[in-house]
Amino acid sequence: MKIKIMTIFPQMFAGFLNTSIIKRAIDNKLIEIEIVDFRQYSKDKNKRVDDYPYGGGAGMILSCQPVLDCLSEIKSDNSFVIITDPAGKRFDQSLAKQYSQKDELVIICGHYEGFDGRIYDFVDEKVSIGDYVLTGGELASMVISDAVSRLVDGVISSNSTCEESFENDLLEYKQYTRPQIYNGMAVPEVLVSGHHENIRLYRLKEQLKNTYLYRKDLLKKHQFTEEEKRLMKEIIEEHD
Ligand code: 6GU
Repeated sequence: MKIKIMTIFPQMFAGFLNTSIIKRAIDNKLIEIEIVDFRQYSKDKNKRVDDYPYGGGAGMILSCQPVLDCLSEIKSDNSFVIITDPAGKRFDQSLAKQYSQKDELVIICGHYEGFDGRIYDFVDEKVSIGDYVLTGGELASMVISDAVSRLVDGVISSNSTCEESFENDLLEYKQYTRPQIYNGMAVPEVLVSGHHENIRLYRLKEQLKNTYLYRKDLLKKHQFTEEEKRLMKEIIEEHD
């Protein structure tokens, strides 16, 4: 899959593109990430990309010309175009999955007070990564690209994506590695018992407990099995 990121701060992406899993995925040609500086498309003699808002008000607005000229040059027929915006649709794991199925994703990074309203007519979706305001869309575009890239076939082993948080709307259980006792703190006994069924039940109960304690909102959409209902009852009794 190919991701094209339109930004006026291309230097912010150096660490992201040159580290760990993303770097390896690019080197192995599983993903391609192109950073496009849309300031280069400005026809203004000082390469300005923003201007004052009509009707007055604080801050500057990104202008149509550089953004739309850049977009029309880099976009193809099968591009899906998103724009980062704190007022957009909330990005989550299911949206990451949808995006990972696309041939090409174009992400336009927002800045200042936002974009000229006419730009949105050329965009498929406005996306926010959470309920807080960032100084710009670059970090959001990296969050989105990272979450999407790791779902592309071959980027990480598929075992790691099928049992992780948000699959079936539950948070993950805690994991442990050697040594079995560290500074007097022991690994839960059941995990070293070798009893696979007990381990499965313990982990499922931990998932339900974490989700109950930290993300009750996720439990509302969870489809409980009979086994999970029974474990949930135990958890609620234990936390009364
Ligand atoms: Cl996508 N952009 C900005 N500027 N702030 C945000 C955001 C995006 N998502 C959450 N906060």
